[in-house]
Amino acid sequence: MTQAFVALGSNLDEPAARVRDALAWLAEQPGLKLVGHSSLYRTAPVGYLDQPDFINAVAELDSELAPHDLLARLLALETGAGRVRTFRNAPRRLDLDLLWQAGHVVNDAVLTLPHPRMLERAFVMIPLAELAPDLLMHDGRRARDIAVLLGMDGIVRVDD
Ligand code: PH2
Ligand code: MG
Ligand code: MG
Repeated sequence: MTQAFVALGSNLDEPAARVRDALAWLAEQPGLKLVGHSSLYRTAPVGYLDQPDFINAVAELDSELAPHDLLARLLALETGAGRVRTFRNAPRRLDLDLLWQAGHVVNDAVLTLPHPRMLERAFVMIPLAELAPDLLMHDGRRARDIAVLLGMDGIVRVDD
């Protein structure tokens, strides 16, 4: 079993319910154990701005699946949630991003681990730091210190 962190996001069709459903699905997946999850956060959109606020959270898993198999499982859950892919950063019912998996550095056509943009994204680092403040990131900093630097602008904790 390896420790892994997954970012959850939704900004369509009752986003908080979409994220809660996804947490329940993760808890039922063969080969995965849901160890815990952060609170849910309402976050202003980053990148493509003309879209509704997101609900974001981070889940901690114990995974028997290797990174590419875990990624495939996450994509299947997105599809099962009714996600329709239109354009990059478009509004979505469910986004499940594999952020980090213990002992794995991957860089190929389908997967980059650790996630290449996670350290810049408060909507990832704030929930991650709630869950695993001492997690050592690939640039040598702790999750908590990065989250404090990024700040809470546009981010409100809604509940757990
Ligand atoms: N995801 C994106 C782009 N922008 N902004 C917020 N607030 N939350 C997200 O999950 C998000 C985003 C691409 O996946
Ligand atoms: Mg994403
Ligand atoms: Mg994604």
